[in-house]
Amino acid sequence: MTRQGYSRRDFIKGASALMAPSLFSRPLLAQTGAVQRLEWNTFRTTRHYASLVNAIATMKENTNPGDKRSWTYWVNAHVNFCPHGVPYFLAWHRGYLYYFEQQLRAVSGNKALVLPYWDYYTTPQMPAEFTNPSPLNPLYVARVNTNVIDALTLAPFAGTVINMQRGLANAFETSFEGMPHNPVHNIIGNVMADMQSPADPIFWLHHANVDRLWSAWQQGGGGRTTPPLTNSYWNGNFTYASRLTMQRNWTFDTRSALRYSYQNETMPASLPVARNGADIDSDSDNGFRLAAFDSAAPQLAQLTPRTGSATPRLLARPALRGFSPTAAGLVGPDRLSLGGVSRIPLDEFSVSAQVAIDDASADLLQRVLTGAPRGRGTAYRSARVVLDNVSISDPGRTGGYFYYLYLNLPSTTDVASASGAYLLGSIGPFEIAGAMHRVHMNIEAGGSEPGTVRLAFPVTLQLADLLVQDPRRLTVSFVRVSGDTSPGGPVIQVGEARLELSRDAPV
Ligand SMILES: [Cu+2]
Repeated sequence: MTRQGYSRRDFIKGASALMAPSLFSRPLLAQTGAVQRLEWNTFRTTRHYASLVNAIATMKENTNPGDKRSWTYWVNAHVNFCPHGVPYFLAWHRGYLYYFEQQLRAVSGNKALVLPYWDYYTTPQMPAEFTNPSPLNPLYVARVNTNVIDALTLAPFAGTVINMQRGLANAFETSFEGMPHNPVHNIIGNVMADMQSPADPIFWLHHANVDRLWSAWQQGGGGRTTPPLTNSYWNGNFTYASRLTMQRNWTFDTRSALRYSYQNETMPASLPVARNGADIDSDSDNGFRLAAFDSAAPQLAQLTPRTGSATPRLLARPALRGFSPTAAGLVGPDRLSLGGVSRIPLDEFSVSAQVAIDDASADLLQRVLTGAPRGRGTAYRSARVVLDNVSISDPGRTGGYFYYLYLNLPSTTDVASASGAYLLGSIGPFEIAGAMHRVHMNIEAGGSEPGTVRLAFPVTLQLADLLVQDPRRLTVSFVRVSGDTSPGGPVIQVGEARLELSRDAPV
């Protein structure tokens, strides 16, 4: 165990991991020793806590957005360059946090300062330091909710989620960004529910936790696969500001180029069983989740008491409501609608919509999903549920809620236990803000009506079986999840929900 021996082993280990020669051209600034990012409850007891608070206060006082030492500079980096709902969500944010952490060190003068993380799988209640509304507290901003227990899921850590990147089937990036990442933004609300979210100091602890859980997944074994450094996935650079970029391959892991680790690097194995500091049976809502069915169908409003499980405990599919059908037909050069329904208002209740698929469309759908010969030169390869002309009201934009989107839930099912099998994704103000952002950046088209967005949810290989079994009928259910505080009444309007065929590869 000589020092020399350790260094040599360390070097060999490092050399085999770092196949890309460019990694060795790291600037001097990164040649410090490896550091460990701490969980908030540990971090707050160290001397770094005061440095962090001071750095944030100092950065907020600096009102020059062109100055790296200002808070706004980092908010703008996110507004202008963050990839959400597109590839590199995880890797881009890893570099973003890294540069921000360096700035915290520069501003505080504490070269050992690390970014802390908030492990909401252990403590779903936001740390008290962030919720103290004193005007002197730089960690405080007004929020809709501070407990994110309703946003959590273990789905990204399932053994079936073996690929890392968006674009592949069973991908951690897609799964984790969809849930819990987006719902945490949605449930907290206010600035956290839009692209300005880094203006809320809790953003940085949320994303450090996202980065930590990605790192945990990367080390999780069981066939979980990160593209190797030699893969072209890591070619190129990320942009954060006009003169702030990072080689993608630096974000391959946390230790090789960026040289940090996390206090805990294991994936969560269970969800929090009770709300922090609250006796669930004495909650003002009597421990019941607020997600409810339409009051017009009270026989369906069977909610079980909140157990702390993160999935709404609904004992039947949300009530079907009648909506006007929309016709099948081409909706774009490579996209064919197989039918839909129009104008679904989303409010504090959960709701289901049924879409009738005609025989010809059902036949084509079945052929596409089973990979059968399709004839007539069609090149459709996959199906997706598209929510088009989606708009959001001002109270809706404030957040505090989101919806799970399910495909073909059986009419009598315990939604909590069925969720994995029928889940398409989630929709809330943060997803809508992200899509609006991609429209403004010319990354994707919006809805056909001005000021609206289009959200597409792939019918995964797993979900395709549900459609193949019964291709003439499609049911889309919106299951509302509300935080302790959430807006009532209409929040989101879905102009059209339809089933589309696309030429994209199935995922
Ligand atoms: Cu985020």
